[in-house]
Formats: sequence, structure tokens, C-alpha cells
Amino acid sequence: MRKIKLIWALPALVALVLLCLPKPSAAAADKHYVIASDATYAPYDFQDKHGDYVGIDQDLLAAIAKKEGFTYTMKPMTFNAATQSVSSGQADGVIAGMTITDERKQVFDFADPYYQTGIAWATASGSRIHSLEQLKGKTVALKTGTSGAEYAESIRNQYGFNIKYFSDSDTVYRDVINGNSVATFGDMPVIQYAIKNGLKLSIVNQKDPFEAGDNGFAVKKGANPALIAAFNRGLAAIKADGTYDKIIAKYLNAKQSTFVGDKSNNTSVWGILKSNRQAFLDGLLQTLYLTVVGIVLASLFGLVLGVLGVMRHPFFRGLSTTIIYFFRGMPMLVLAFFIYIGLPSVLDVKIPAFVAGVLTLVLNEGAYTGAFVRGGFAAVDSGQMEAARSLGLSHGQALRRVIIPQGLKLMVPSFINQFIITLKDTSLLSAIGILELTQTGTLIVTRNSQGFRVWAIIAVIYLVVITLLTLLSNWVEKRTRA
Ligand code: ASN
Repeated sequence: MRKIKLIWALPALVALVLLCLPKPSAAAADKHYVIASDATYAPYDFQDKHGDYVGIDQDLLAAIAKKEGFTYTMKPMTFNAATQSVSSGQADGVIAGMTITDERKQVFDFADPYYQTGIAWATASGSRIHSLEQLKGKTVALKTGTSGAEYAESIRNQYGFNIKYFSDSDTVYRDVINGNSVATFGDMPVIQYAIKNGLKLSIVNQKDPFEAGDNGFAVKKGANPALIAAFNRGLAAIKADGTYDKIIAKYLNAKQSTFVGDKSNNTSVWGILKSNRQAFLDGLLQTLYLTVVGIVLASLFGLVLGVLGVMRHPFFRGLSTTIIYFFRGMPMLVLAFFIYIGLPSVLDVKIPAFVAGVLTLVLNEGAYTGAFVRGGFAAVDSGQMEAARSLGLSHGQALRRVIIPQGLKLMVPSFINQFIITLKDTSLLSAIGILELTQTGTLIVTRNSQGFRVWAIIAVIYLVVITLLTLLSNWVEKRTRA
């Protein structure tokens, strides 16, 4: 009887997660869309000091949505993840200073262009590099999946430079400023804006951008003609009533933006904490929420795997070994992308980032937990099983009443260790657009350029939470020993 319950536990867990998945395209029907964007791409997309997403793209979309009467949820992430979210059907549209290219037209439908752009190349201010020929043998920093990166890749052999990739623009610029790489290629208005806001970069081809092109809003090819039509109508309307010009002027004509690199702000640690209080708090809460849900479900999953691993029937032991082997062997980031971007495109379902994140934690941390749980049960002296059996208990009863209780006590330190690892691993989920503590740090650094202080604050917050978690776990451990 008990054995049967255990067999059902695994599918039940999977069913529970599947139940959490929303039905595909339910959102489109009621004119509520999920729109992906680049989290850090000023002046197109960035967070202001109140934590609101602003910028040319954000303001244009808000004005267009208002005119057209649709609503949307904005999902800021890396540019690469944003475009993949749309091509896999996870998001309905993307607005991210995205350049319209022929190659992209194979995968996306673009709305009418909303801004003209071109590719600039820039070095650190004061650099001696002034021509592409001088890049020979040097390293260039690029942002993954962008038109700037694509252009640099196309001339790489001709000029003989090496390439290094990052997932957000701010890290690219810092790499150049810090001298780890000598130049970067990216959108002209974005680099100009960064310079205007104090970044020590200089553009080499200021008057002569490569590959002039247009920015466009995009949806997955063939998937959402109604949204494209609405965007086009709305864009024409805001151009006609002057809203469009106001938005462009607001971000591009201002002498120095007060949004990014705001020098008037207090940049002491205290000042940063104070002016970003809400962002830190929201990020921390999201991290804690992910951690708690992740720990509870991963522990349950791990316990099931561990028990399956010591059952008598070789099928269950094999099942446990295979699942542990598979999910323990896969890098967590790959698993997160597979669940968030890979699965939806073949299954035709939308998996919200939070659900994808929790599933990643459950599978990955659960596999590790399963391994030590199985080991813990196996570590219980074999005489215990023999003694229990000789007292007339069945194998299952002996497992349940004798082996499992003793094994669980042995595992307490491993559980505590795994809890801490789970908390730290949540930071990887920033890659699929979950706005937890690490992603919060990235957004704040983009705004205030105070990398050292912001990352120090984030590190201390993690340490404090880990200390509290350890104290709590130790307390529980003492109680289980008593
Ligand atoms: N301009 C870039 C591109 O189209 C977009 C970005 O980096 N957000 O690839």
C-alpha cells in the first residue's frame, strides 16, 4: 500500500507543476500581452530611480497601448533572452531597441520602424586606437545576439581581432573602460547616451555609423498580426498628435539625463541604500520567495528520489539513478534556458519565468538532494535492516520505521548545505528575467555606475540571509537531535 503511494508521489509532483502552467494564448484573446525587453538599454529601456521602466521604447509602447486600448506586462531581461522569449512563444512581442534586419525577418514580423539607428564603435576615452586596422590581435567586447555583435563578427577575420561576449551593455562598456578589451560595437544612440551620462568611452565613427538601420517592435512570425496592426495604428496616431516627438526629445535632446549616472544622487553606501530601498527590498523578497518554494519542493522531490533509490525493485533504483544523473549533470543555467525557452517552443505552452525558475531549482537541487538522501539511507548500518526484518517487519516497514528515521538524522547537515546552495543558485535565474536580488543589482548599477558599492551591498545582503538561514537550520538540527 505504502509503496503504491510513493510511486504516485513523483507523477503527482509533475502534475502539480503542470497545473500551474497557464493555457497558451489565453493572454492574447483579452488583449493583454506579455512584452519582453532589454533590461538595461538606455535610452531605449531602463529603470529610473523609482524602479519604473522608462526610455524611448517604454514610453512609446505605453502611449501606443493607451491609444489602442490594450494592456501588457513588461518582462525586462537580457536582449538575447528577450528575442528568444518571443521566438519560442513565451512573450507576445519584443521592444528593445531592436534593429530590423533581413535575417531577423525570417523569424519575426516587425511593425513599422520607430527610430533610425546605426552601429558605432567605441574605445575607452584616451585610447590610442583610432582605426579598425589597429584592432589586430586585440579583444573586442560585444553584447550577445545583437546587431552590433553581428556586425563585428562579420569584419572579425578582415581585421583579425578576438571577441568576448557579455549579456548586457553595461558590463560590455565597463570591460572596455577597465581596459580588459579595447573596443565595442553597438547602437550609436545607446553609446552616445552612455557617454553623455559620464561613461568614459569615445566613439570613433561618430559621423559615419556602420549599417544604418531602423528599430522596430517585433512579434513571432505569423503569430500576432493584430498586435502589429495595433502598434502601427498607435504609432501613426502618436506621431500625428506630437507625443512621439516629445518622447524622443525627452530622452535624446536633454543635456544630461537625470536618469542614468545621476551625479546629484548621494553615492555613498547609505545614499545608494536609501534611494534604492524599494528595489533592494523587492529583489530580496523575490529571492526569498524563490528560495523557500525551491527548498520545500526540491526537498520533497529529493526525498522521493532518495527513497526510490533504496527500494528493492531495480526499476525504482534505476529510475532514481537516471533522474539524479540527468539533472545533476546539467548546468543549472542550461536547464533554466531549456525549460524557459526550449520547452515552450515545442510544447506550445507558456511557462511563466517564476514557474520555470522554480522547476529549474526543483530538478537541479532535487537531484543533489536525492543523491545525499539515497546515500544517507544506504549509510544506516545494514544490521538495522536485518534486525528489523528478523523482528518480522516487511522490507517496506523496515525502511519506513527503522532506516528512514535514522537516515534522515544523518542527512540534516547535508540538507542545511543544500538550502544555502539553493539560495545562492537563485541568482542564476536572473538570466531568464526573474527580478531577484542579482538582477536588481544589475539594474541599479546601470543607473548609478556604482558597481563596487552596489555589488558589495548585494553580497552583504546574501551573507546576512545565509547566516539567518544557517542559524535557523542549526536550531532545527538541534531539535531533531534531542
Ligand atoms: N540594437 C540591438 C539589436 O538589434 C538591440 C539591443 O542590444 N537591445 O541587436
